[in-house]
Amino acid sequence: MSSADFAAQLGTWQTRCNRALQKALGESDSEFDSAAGPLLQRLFEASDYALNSGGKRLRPALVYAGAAAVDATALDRRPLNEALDSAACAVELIHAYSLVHDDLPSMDDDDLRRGQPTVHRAFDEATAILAGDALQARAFELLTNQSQLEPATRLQLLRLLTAASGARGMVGGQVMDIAATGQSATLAEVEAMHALKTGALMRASVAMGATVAGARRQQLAQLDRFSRNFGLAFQYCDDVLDATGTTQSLGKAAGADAALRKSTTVSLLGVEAARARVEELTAAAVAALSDFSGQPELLLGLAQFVAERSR
Ligand code: GRG
Repeated sequence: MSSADFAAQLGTWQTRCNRALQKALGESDSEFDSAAGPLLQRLFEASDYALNSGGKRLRPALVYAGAAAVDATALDRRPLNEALDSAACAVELIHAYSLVHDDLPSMDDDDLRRGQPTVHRAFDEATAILAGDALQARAFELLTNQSQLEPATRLQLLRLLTAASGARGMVGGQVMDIAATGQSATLAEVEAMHALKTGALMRASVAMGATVAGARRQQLAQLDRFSRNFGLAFQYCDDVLDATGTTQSLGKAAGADAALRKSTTVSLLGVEAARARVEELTAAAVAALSDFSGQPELLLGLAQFVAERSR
């Protein structure tokens, strides 16, 4: 697939996920048209702001590509297509919540995200905390509502997303990140932190898509090897961009990691070695799917897309 075709595919998935998100959130907003509605307006506005401020929708793309790797027809076949949309929305809702909370004064204290004021800056801190909480709850609610799926599949999706979100995943990684701020950490410690903080949700995204499409155990194991390497490559790439980009190109404060005195892959290795590690991790991700019985092309395209961002 050429990179232009791949970019078009990403665009299609973005549009598909945006529509599904609008539907999912619209439905929940309209449930409150009584006396509570007007009072909740600010919460809904903050949630919409967090969700619709220009994210790449990379995790939803991992859901769709994970499903396509196993059974491309699942993306267009009811009821699997609807379940995939819900899984795509759920991972994006968790991602959006994590960014809102990550930007809070008690965490990274950031003023800018995706080129716009962060949620606590555009609204207020309490609203940002509660909007994050509500986005997170909505993610799990969406998955529990997937009555068209077998109960065992629904439960497995919930298991994957809860594990990736909590102390064994994103929250655990965030705790390690905060603990390491201002301390010197080893490369192994930094990689372990990233595997939880950003890697776990990416692994869950691929696994959720593949699960909906009916992946076998061996396929799930191969996909997981892909995702582990992909997630780490993504993070190395993010560290390179943080160190080399401008505030304008990044849409957030450039050099934020250095300002917070955080050990990063770049502070430990330097930009060129970090770029080389992106290539190494991408090659490992690709190799994990070398004898995959299915159609992993779109996942491989995502791995190339991420690797190209660091160059
Ligand atoms: C608050 C529990 C809790 C966790 C926060 C993921 C996370 C944990 C914090 C994010 C901090 C951060 C900016 C990490 C770098 C990697 C990353 C997740 C970048 C943002 O992801 P993209 O590039 O974002 O997919 P977009 O804007 O495209 O959605």
